[in-house]
Amino acid sequence: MNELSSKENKQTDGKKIAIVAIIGRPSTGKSTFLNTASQEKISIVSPIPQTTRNAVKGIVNTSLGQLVFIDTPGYHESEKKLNLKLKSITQEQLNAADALLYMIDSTRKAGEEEALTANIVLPYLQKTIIAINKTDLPASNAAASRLFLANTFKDLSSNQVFEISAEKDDGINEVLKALYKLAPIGEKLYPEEYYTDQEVDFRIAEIIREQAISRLRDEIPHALYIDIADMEWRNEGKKLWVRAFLVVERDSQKGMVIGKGASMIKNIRVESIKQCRKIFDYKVDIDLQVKVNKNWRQNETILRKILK
Ligand SMILES: Nc1nc2c(ncn2[C@@H]2O[C@H](COP(=O)(O)OP(=O)(O)OP(=O)(O)O)[C@@H](O)[C@H]2O)c(=O)[nH]1
Ligand SMILES: [Mg+2]
Repeated sequence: MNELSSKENKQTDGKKIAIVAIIGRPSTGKSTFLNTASQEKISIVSPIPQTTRNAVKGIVNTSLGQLVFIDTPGYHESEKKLNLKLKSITQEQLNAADALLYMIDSTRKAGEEEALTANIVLPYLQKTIIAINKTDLPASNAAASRLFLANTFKDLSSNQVFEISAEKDDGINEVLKALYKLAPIGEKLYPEEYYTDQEVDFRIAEIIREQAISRLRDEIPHALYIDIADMEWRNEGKKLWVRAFLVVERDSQKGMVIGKGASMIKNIRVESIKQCRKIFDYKVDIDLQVKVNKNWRQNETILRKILK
């Protein structure tokens, strides 16, 4: 991945720095791109649309400089409070960004939702790079995506568009190079060893959420959030103990999350601990319980807390 680092740009003294907002419909692969580009697990990924709820930052360092990616939530057009909140998060990020990475899923037809997303991108076209993703799949139709782009953006230049596979790490370097071209010269925003600015409690909550939504069906993935109630260092700082609640909206959902003989919640807990082991260089122990908070998605205070 990082062959960029040594070969190129030895002659350039000034490093390029950019804040890049990733935008695209739900499930286009925005979080996957971020994880592949940074070679770290920054953002959780799942087949369920609207997995990302926060503007997650991921940092990519190469010899060319530093790209600070903001993984914005993909949102559907709807009046629901959670959706409106997600939308305002995205718009703020686009204004503040030096560059945009607009991601398109080449396996899906560009319908109304794509047109709406493209409309949001339009005012920022000059600072936008477009990645047509999932070209590794048989269902991919990059030509159709290109046709949609040509019809939508009259001033689009061909060197703004790339065909990639975020999952297979194909074409990512070309996208990074194009983004560096849009980046101003500047001072690093983060030290080089940083790859995310997320706090530990947020990362653990996201890991638990990822494990939960990959096992649960129907409306439950959208109806849950993770509340980290307590964290404490134990074993002389060798182990982080975490008390977390998996919060759902209704009593009926609680039963499904707990599962037969508590097997579901146990699996979520054990797998989350395993995932934490891969990410952190200390042990993490999780005490996980299920709780009901009726209609939390309509509750301003909760939304403010989880959509920081
Ligand atoms: N085959 C293939 N699958 C991909 C690729 N990129 C992403 N996926 C899959 O597509 C699904 C959605 O990926 P995410 O990265 O979670 O998508 P997202 O755009 O962050 O979605 P939201 O956070 O819901 O807006 C996951 O199942 C990924 O594994 C790709 O290049 N090829
Ligand atoms: Mg995402």
